[in-house]
Amino acid sequence: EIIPTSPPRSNPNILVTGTPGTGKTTTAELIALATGLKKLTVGDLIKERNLHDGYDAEFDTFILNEDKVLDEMEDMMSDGGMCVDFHTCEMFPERWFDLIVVLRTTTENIYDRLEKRGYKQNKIEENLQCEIMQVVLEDALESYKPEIVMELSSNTVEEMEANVEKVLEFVQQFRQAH
Ligand code: DAT
Repeated sequence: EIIPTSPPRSNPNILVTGTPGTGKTTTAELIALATGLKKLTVGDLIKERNLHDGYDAEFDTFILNEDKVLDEMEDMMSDGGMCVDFHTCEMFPERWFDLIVVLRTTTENIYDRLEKRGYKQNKIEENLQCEIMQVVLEDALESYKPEIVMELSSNTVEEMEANVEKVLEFVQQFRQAH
């Protein structure tokens, strides 16, 4: 594959990742509002544009078609300025992102938030294990340079606001430097 070199972007691309229920979508929305970056919730894109290979009834989830998702996103990512949220991070090309935010929360919060969302017990259990085992954090550290990975606690609204503030500072510094 030949990857054309693109001009350096003046706005960063940010990925907000973490176990379902850690607060990705809410935080990404607030980051977009605070920074003017464009929010892209990959789960919604997959549903809206049918970027999946059908439905898994057992886990009540769509079967991801990575190639379709990456093809669909490539043009959106090329100019920078995107705040993306998705529950995994290792499928994206490293070159897309300037900052990887990994949200963390307690298992109690995961349980409460996902139960409120109406998730089945097996899906809640899978996600509790994912958070306990730090799966997303370890994937992020394996897939990206550790210095661009920012692990943030997202237990309360106050923490969420502080997280948005930290990301805003990053975006401002990035804009000054580029
Ligand atoms: P995700 O996109 O990671 O699945 P979400 O943004 O949909 O998570 O949040 C799930 C629910 O939890 C939603 O009702 C908002 C709430 N929530 C998320 N982060 C929170 C936080 N830091 N403090 C309090 N509530 C939070």
